[in-house]
Amino acid sequence: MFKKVLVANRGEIAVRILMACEERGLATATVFSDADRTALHVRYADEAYYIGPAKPTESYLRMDKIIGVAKRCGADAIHPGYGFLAENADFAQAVIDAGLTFIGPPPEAIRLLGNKVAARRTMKKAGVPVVPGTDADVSDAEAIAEARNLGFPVMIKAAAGGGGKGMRLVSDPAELPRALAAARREAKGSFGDDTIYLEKIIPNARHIEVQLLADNYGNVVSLGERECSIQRRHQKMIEESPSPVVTQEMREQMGAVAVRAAKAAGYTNAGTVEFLVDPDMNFYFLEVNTRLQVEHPVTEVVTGVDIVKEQLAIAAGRRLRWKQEDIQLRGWAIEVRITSEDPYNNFLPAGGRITHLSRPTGPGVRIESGIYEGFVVSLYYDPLLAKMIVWGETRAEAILRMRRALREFRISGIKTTIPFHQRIMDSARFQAGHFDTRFLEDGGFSMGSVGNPEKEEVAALASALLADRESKERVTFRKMEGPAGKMSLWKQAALLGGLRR
Ligand code: MV4
Repeated sequence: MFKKVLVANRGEIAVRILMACEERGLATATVFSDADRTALHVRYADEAYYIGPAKPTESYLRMDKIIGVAKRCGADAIHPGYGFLAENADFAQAVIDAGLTFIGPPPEAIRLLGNKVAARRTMKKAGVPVVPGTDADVSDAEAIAEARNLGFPVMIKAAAGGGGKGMRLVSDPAELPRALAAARREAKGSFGDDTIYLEKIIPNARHIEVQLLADNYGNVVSLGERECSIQRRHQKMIEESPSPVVTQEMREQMGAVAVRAAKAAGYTNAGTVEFLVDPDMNFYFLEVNTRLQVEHPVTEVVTGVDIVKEQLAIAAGRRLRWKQEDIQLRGWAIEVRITSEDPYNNFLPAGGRITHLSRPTGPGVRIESGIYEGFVVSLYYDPLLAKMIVWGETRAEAILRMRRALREFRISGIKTTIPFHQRIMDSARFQAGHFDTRFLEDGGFSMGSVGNPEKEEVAALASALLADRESKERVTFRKMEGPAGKMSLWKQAALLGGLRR
């Protein structure tokens, strides 16, 4: 094992990784910018080193400064967290060249999977189902010919993009030449690479991803799927595991495909294979995230595997301790991302001092946060304040528990997305598990559309019918109150009785 780990990140994820190091008996160090002098990760680590101004390009993105700190403080490994340098193959290589261990996949795998065209080609060759589209660096003329084959609408994506960045939908063939030019210009500007590719549109898709662990000896296990379809402008808002639509049979198929994908890419450590799932439950490879993800806790909660501790073990050269048949999903986990954005004002970022903070407690509630009372939230960084993950025996219990925990969570001084999450937990479509990636975009959900008690009751009954579960469970009637409004007895009965899964 290592002796000292440098955590090259900030906020909740830095704290999460520091906790795993501490539990493994490792000394810890971290880095901070001007905006983070008093941040929680700085207080939490054994040692913390200043690396520059608040602007990420002058601190958290400076490879030279971070590797310099690691060498000076005697760290023998670096964990990059997510964002910043986590998926930068040059950084991973520089860490290795400095004689340190990079806690993540090999630089070659990061590079291969970072190029979405090369990744598609690799996956297709390995027999992984990919979205129909182009597999090589195409000229505009080839793209126009290929689009005609695929049929409109098509999606133009940037080879160096990912996560929805540089994506463009084209419905009208006449628009394609201009759209290609614009997409290339944008890709060149954002990524310094104007390579694009085309994909057929998968309409009404869900976003479902598979968490993997892979050791350095060719062993790969799947930790099941996460349902991540509740997104806003390509930012995930809510994640859960398992997915309400994935059967055990489909889980095994997706898991086996994801394992094949990892092996084809020479992947090790923790990683995620993203799929689009169409309404007929066909699934298609989208991309691989070569990092620890924000939403990893929902998987930890239902599998009992501490993914971050396993990352440390794998990087230190240990073998995986599980065979695929040892991995079982137990119960249901839901995560909400609480950010410093105003859901009543188009999610306007909201910085400022946290004047009061009280957190929920009790059974089945886990909070990952980088904040404390008195902390000043800066507008320089990702607005994520805290993640709250609840566990329930069933999906219905998890939803009711999340509702309870959201009511208990009080953050004063800045606007947060807590009211938004309360509305989602109360929405019939969410409760029924009937949603896809358009849930937040297509006008079916807004902060104003919930709250009519009569409609709510109708919605509750509808959700019970939609969920269509035969239930022998006794229903408990209890009155609930809180800032989200009262939940009617009907509705709670519908949830407990109808939403068994
Ligand atoms: C797609 C798609 C439909 N068809 N590709 C957006 C994020 C990036 N990972 C891929 N994305 C999509 N790719 C094809 N061929 C629809 C989306 C998409 C989406 C995917 C996941 C979650 C939310 C989304 C919202 C809009 C579009």
